[in-house]
Amino acid sequence: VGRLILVLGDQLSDDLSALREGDPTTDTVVMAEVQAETDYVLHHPKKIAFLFAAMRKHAARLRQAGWTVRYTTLDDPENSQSIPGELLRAAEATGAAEVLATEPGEFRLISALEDAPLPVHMFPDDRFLCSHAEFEAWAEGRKELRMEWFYREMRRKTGLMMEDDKPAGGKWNYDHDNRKPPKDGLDAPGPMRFTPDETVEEVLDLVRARFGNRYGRLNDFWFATEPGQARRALSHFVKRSLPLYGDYQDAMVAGEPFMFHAMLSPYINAGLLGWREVCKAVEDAWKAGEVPINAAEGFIRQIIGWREFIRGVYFLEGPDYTARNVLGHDRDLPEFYWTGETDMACLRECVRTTMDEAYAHHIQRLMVTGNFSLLAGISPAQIHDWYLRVYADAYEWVEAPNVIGMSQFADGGVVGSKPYVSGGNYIARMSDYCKGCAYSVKEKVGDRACPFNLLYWHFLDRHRARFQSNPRMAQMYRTWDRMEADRRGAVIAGGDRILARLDAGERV
Ligand code: FAD
Ligand code: DLZ
Ligand code: SF4
Repeated sequence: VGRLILVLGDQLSDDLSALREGDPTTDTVVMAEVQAETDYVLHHPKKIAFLFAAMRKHAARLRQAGWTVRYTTLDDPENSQSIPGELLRAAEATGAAEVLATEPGEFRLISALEDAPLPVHMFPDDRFLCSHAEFEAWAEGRKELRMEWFYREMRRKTGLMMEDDKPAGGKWNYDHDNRKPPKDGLDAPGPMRFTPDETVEEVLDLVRARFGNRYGRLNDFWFATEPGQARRALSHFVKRSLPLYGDYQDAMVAGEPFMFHAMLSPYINAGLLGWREVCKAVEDAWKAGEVPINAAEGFIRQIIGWREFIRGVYFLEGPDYTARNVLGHDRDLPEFYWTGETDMACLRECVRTTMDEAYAHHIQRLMVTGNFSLLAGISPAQIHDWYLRVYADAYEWVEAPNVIGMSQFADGGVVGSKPYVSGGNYIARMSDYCKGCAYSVKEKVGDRACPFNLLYWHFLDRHRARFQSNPRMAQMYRTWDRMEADRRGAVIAGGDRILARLDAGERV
């Protein structure tokens, strides 16, 4: 009797550890669209459509490669609507008594498999550069985990952009060159778009019928849903956007959600692209003199540095990580995160992009939606739920350390050495949002004062005990303390006013 091989929606890689362990002549691959996965958080319909279409095409590819695949669609009346349930049904149908699986990217599903009513052998997800053991060994005995040191190890390990044992160009990191504000007339090409084929149309009909009423816009679906398309999207990015990726990495322009970003994270995270081929394409373009070093290094750092570091933190810190809340923040997530209905132009823009595309780029996530949530003291669990739902690239292993750690500082500094907070000036410098805003970024007190300005000081003031001795924040406390007492009082009162409006559900 053969065994079952589980392939999850974000495990759509040809080279998957569980498949490598299996035997196509006797084993059965199990893939299932199930409500337990569409609803553990209420994912954006574009994310569900993307995954279902990519899963269906992957099943077809596996069949072509000689595997027997048992695929359950969401609307199959026999569907038990959970992964363990579908494994059990498959076991009953085939007589299989055990399951081979690649470790899922979420503790919730790892536990569900461990508790499944039949034995599941879990193999490491080796589609990553750094294994759990390697990350643990790197972290062992370090007082602080800093991405930059980890990244240098990964550069050495991969040899990417290395000249012998030295970083190409003499520097490890060219981030200093990657902070240009947007200028007029920038023409961002945007990601490559794909017209839905028959499989995608079928999935869109299903998703529209089942999830059409939930948050997020399904219309105008253009994502890649198979590896060949994802590779074309990668080439398009390298050719068209990468040359200016570094320069404008932090820039934000109204109506330009993608800027020079890759929009490859949904494809990489689901397994349609591997880190190696993505980095290789970028390194090759740099070697060929097609892109500057700050762009290539900046991009490769995100993949072999940040992405791997973030995953290492998730598995190192364990299942209680998502419940952390060292700052004791407990305010409810404002309604405008779901509707975009706010007078703050920056938030309106980033929330609308998110609703429309299931995408926002890094600085929008970090310095607009994340920054506001942190300044306003929103419950980390609620903002974590929001990020996990709304982005097509969100799985807990990558979303949680970015949100709980990097963005909300709820882990007390595991991911970042200081909270990412800023007043409106940062947004004003890096975007054109403030031009269209009901508030004034120049005003620091009063009714028209930009809420980021008020809440920035409010945050620092209410968390003084924790942060004033942080050397990277001491300067800000000195600035605050030098302000006249009356002015400080007015700023705090203004911050209180905004927070009271949020609590009362009034428009901000
Ligand atoms: P680009 O900037 O064009 O490409 C860089 C690539 O590097 C991405 O495709 C991604 O694979 C990787 N990358 C860059 N930064 C990170 C990072 N911090 N962590 C992991 N990978 C990174 N990324 C996710 O993949 N899933 C998430 O759920 C997610 N949630 C986030 C939440 C917050 C609050 C923040 C601040 C960041 C989050 N990120 C997340 C990281 C980052 O914002 C996205 O990876 C990026 O916006 C994806 O778009 P892109 O492909 O156009 O990015
Ligand atoms: C995110 C997701 C969704 C929406 N649906 C499915 C599904 O129906 N079947 C499936 O196998 N996987 C799905 N996924 C991806 C899983 O939730 C993901 O594998 C875990 O969160 C671990 O990363
Ligand atoms: Fe955002 Fe403040 Fe600028 Fe308005 S003024 S867009 S709230 S930063």
